[in-house]
Amino acid sequence: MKSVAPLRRGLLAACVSALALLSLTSPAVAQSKITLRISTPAVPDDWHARMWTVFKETLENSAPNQFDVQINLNAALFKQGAEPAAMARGNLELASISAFDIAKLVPAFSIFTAGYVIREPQHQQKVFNGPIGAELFKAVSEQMDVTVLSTVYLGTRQLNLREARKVQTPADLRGVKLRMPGSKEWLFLGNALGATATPLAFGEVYLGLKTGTIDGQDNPLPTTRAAKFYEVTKQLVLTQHLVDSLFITMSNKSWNALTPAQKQQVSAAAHAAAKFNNDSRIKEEGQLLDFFRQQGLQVSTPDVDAFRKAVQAAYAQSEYARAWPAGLLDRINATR
Ligand code: KDO
Repeated sequence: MKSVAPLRRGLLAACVSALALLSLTSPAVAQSKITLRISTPAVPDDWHARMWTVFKETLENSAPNQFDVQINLNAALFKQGAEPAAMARGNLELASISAFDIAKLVPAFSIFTAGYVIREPQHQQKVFNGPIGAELFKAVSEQMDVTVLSTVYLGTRQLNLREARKVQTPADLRGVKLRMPGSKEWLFLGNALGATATPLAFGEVYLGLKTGTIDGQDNPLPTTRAAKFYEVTKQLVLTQHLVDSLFITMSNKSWNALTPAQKQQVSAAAHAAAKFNNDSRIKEEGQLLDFFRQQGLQVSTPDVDAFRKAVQAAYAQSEYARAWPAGLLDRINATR
């Protein structure tokens, strides 16, 4: 009997360590972390995909073991444009949504879907980080049940064509099947540029260009690089028609469940992510034209004023402009 006691003690010790190990890995403990599911159509090598890793790492540093951040790229969790509804239903915690997504529910926001309104990235940050942003983000929270945490510079959208052609003015795009994301707000922009706008999800653009079901697409240069559209196109036309934004948003249900300290940490992580994206993207936009030329693409500069005039006139007469609060356009223009 004497020899059994140490054996029991040994067994007990083994059980205790096994339990300790289990408790570290068991679902019960994992569940005590707050799950933050993120969904984006972005491809892994694009800055607004990589920014989510910055978000995750920043949050894990500032709030260790409190959050389980799950990043889903390539529209693997929700299809492009479905994120706001998923957040409102409580199926998704975070996303980077576009002005076009917001305009569907907050019509005043369509002012940011209009070409040639925001002048450049610094103008964008001033508008959204100042009183205009504060007023509109309040409406977004009330009407969409999501909180905007930070404004992301998606880049300046340029035309990218499958076959090279002379493009000086919108008239030169007549009949060109220009792929746009699938909502009427996006299609309006494509048609305002003079092309025939054709809806297609981002994930199908490469094949569409390769097979010729579309004649072109528009995206910021870093996205045209990251999604490899340059492999299946021959020309870039620097129309600079939209200084595009994304908004890092969180569902109000998840946001309101956070403690004040956690709100601060999540918000700081969103700002760090946006800053990483914005700095990297602005730098890359300044360097990419050489890369595209090396890939054999023709880079042409059209009559940007002619595009600006045509696009602004199309919006001024549109149903969208009727939803813009009086004086908002002037206030945006006056923001320096
Ligand atoms: C696109 O489909 O062209 C677009 O650039 C639209 C943006 O609003 C955004 O959804 C983006 O795609 C995706 O994040 C993929 O880069």
